[in-house]
Amino acid sequence: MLIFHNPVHEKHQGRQEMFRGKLVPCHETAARLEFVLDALRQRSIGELRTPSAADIALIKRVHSPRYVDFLASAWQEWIALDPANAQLDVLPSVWPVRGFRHDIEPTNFAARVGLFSFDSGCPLTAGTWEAATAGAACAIDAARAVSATGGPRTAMALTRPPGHHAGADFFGGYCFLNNAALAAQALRDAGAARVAILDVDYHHGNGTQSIFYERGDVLTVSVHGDPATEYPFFLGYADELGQGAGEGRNLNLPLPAGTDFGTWTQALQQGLAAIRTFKADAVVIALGVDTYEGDPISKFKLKSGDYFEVGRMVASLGLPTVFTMEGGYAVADVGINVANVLEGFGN
Ligand code: OKP
Ligand code: ZN
Repeated sequence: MLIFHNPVHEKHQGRQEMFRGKLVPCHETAARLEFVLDALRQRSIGELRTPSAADIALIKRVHSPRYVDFLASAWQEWIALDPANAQLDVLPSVWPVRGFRHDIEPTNFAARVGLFSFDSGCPLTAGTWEAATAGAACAIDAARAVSATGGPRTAMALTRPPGHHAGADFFGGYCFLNNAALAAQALRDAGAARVAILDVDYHHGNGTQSIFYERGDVLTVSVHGDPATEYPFFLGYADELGQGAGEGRNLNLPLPAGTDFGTWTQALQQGLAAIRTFKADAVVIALGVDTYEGDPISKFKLKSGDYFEVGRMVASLGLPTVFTMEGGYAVADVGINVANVLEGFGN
């Protein structure tokens, strides 16, 4: 298994996020990824690679060009407003909800930050663009590696910031570029006619779902905390089945807070069955390990040992597989849990 790891991930490090009415230190930290790298090195899992330059043209087919251009220049705009802003992160504070226009792009910077985001828990920093594009490159390279004749059947994009909450034209939930969606599109471009994305992060992959909602060529499946009580709240319900050409090509499997591995496994099996029925040619696993019992912001009860079985179940699909790294905030255990998935998966 090839592991494309993001060598500049630490350039994205938010200072504070809005959480339960207060500014608190960001949960999504650079240390998370370092723990995974350490665990993989210690246990000799996978071959580590660094990514090539990001394919911006591909990123602009998955995300809207105006959103990508905004992300690329946001930090420069922010410090141009006031040089003192260099010591602060950009945090959104105003959004165009129902009844507002989405076809215009205000001149005001704060307004545009709101236009292209959906929550105040996702700081944009000096290094966000560089880190996010290098992460996107990891995902694209991983997809191209498993698509190459004679290449490996499995690759991982080991990166942060994560991606699955980022939509075609918005950031949020610690995510800026949707690495899983980029991997899926790269697999399609490389010849896979049908691609499935299986999202096992604790939180619903709203960005991924929305990107492919009207497409028939990419099946999106997500097992997650019930959005009635869990982030991202406004998407991820069982009655969201896809639309138009995408009808029947989205499957949400929400589970109540407190769900243990036995119940979670039943939902995962349902997701795997849907992927088999779809006859996917390749699969992307949006791998969050915030389903862990020790996770500080999530409420499932998986134990470290359970993650071997998660890997085995995913491997049972027998498909070319790309893993993308999503959430997991019990920092010291993130490495063990990710390594357990990959070890259970094999090769
Ligand atoms: C990202 B991933 C918002 C606070 C909620 C968002 C959680 C994002 C999880 N003000 N935080 O799916 O692990
Ligand atoms: Zn999550």
